[in-house]
Amino acid sequence: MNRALLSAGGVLSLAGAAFVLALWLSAPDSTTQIAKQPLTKTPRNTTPPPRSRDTPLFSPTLPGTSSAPETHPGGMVWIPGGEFSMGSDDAGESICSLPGITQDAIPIHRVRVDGFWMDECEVTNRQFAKFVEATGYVTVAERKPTQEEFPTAPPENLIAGSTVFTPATQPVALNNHFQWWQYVPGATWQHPTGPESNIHGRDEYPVVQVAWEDADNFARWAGKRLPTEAEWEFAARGGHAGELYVWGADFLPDGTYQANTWQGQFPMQDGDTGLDGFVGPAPVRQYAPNTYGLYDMAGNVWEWTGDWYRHDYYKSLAALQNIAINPQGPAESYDPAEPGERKRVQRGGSFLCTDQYCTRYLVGTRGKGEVRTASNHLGFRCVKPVN
Ligand SMILES: [Ca+2]
Repeated sequence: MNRALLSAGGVLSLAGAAFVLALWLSAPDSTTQIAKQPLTKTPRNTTPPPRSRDTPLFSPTLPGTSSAPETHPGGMVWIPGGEFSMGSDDAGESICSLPGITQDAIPIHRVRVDGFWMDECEVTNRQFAKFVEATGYVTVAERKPTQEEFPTAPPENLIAGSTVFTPATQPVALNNHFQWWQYVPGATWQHPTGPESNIHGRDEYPVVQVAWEDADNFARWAGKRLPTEAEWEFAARGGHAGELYVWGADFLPDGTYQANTWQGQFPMQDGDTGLDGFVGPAPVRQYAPNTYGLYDMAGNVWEWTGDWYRHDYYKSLAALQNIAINPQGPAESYDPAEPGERKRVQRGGSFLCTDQYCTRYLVGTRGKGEVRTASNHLGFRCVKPVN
């Protein structure tokens, strides 16, 4: 972990949360509170432009012809695979008040994926508890950080925990996400926001505070795997081409919320008005599924994918001038904003996403995260290939 990376700035996701951990572990007074910056005026866009499905950047999706296998895994839906246009463009860029939202999601390029089964919902606390009960698995957030991993940290700071969203008490500039993330000792999947919290009565909420290897281990135990980024986006688009959202072109069709995001001033304490029905995470299946029957492919919690993250991966695929067939992601990770971190792709956005910031509920946009960094708005779902 490289502390100098804090000055990189402009990172629009939780990608640098690992730094919060490193900072806390190194802090002599064991405090993680990062000085709040004064509010600076943030340019604000108004109504996003409507997108037509026949925009020339996107070609129609060509669904695969393979039919679903006869054996139907419970809780999963069949995604037929096929050929589609992947990525995002200026229409998405125009929605977020902070520029750069689509820089790593261009150019739009053609991709083909085989058919597969996909969890219809994000993995829930109930499902993750069965995994832990069966295997005795201990998540990354529950393990004490080692001196080898953080050689400069005082031994007394090596305490297990994870990153937690901590709303601001006064308006802050939105160019430094470390202002609203804290490392909280004792934060785990069973205590998502710290030792005082719990998941009692939350069996059907998505599990959070899972690092990439936690999600990967769950998937292997379940006889599944994490989706590739291409599989994830193909599934999220539901057979439609070039839509801004999982559900279509308009954020609020008929005035109805389609996903659990943030309404109101971000990231203020009591700033989320919860007009979509939820402040914080929601149980799964609270909003209409997409065409393929998948719930919460936008908002609620971020989802890990199996791919390493590179900011220029789409450019490298497009340069080949062929359809990318079952792309598996780059061979290794590279994020110029934090070149020392190893990151995997995350997708879908979370209950913290808003058009003031993040906006990653846009179906073609990408997220990323350091592989051992969990948080209380990050979960996952699995896929199951036919063979
Ligand atoms: Ca909400």
